[in-house]
Amino acid sequence: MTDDTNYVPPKVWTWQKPNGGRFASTNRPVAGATHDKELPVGRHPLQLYSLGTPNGVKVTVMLEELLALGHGGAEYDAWLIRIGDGDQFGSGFVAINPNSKIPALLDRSGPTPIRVFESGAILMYLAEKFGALLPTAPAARAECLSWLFWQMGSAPYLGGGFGHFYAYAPTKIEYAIDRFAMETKRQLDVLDRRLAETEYLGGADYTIADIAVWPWYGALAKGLLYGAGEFLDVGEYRHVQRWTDAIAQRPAVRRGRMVNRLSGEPASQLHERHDASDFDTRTQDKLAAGEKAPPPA
Ligand SMILES: N[C@@H](CCC(=O)N[C@@H](CS)C(=O)NCC(=O)O)C(=O)O
Repeated sequence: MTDDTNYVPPKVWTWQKPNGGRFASTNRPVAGATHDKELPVGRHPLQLYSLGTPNGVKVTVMLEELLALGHGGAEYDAWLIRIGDGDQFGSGFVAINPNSKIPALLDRSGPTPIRVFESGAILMYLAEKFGALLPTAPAARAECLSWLFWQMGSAPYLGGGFGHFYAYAPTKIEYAIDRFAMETKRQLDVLDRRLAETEYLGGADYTIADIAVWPWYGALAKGLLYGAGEFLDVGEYRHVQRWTDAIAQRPAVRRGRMVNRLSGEPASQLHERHDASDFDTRTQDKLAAGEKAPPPA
């Protein structure tokens, strides 16, 4: 790599690996599978292949909300895809998501399995399949979908822009951090102004718009993303704070954020979810205690 201030782009870009940034070992300029690997399949109609990042949490919260609403058909197996190990480039995963990113869903409830990738598409698919958390009246539906797509378009500036250059890039580049900090604060202000007017993003009701936005901007507002709470002075967005706190208390959200989670308190990590009882019996603290317990006499 050259010194950032002296870099002159060549006529044709070529892949100089590794570039030293976090994810350098998995990032590539080409798509497609790198190795053959079938995906496991569990007993439930819905098979989720994911990881407990903000994009993954959107879907596990949605599934837990649907189950809490009584939609038994939303029972799911959540399998862990370790993106740091390159699981997203296995042939089975690429067949479900040609973009090689979590989350990816396979609906096996009908005669032919249906694949869905892109977290926003998965939320819409599930909302339409179960007739829940997406209003049907045209005005309310338009508002909900506007905020859902706002999240899909905005978060890459937060994650791929601000988060990458503030926390992960091998050098701190003032221009890049400044540009994306400004955009991130603007986005927080967009949300804050909206949430000053309405309880939830779509209006009076909690919808898939909140489910999409919360894992990103709720976590950011609590200082849980990129260690940037103080830098971005997130406490000033008080309507975002009110909304974030309310959503965090929902039982389905508490469960959904535990699924496929690989960091934090062991009691908050449920690496794979195959049954509702797993929340009580298979979190990392419980599994570790089971391993330490003496074998039954
Ligand atoms: N727009 C996609 C973004 C998904 C995404 O970026 N997933 C990340 C984790 S949060 C991923 O799988 N990264 C692996 C990689 O880039 O190789 C969505 O919302 O589903």
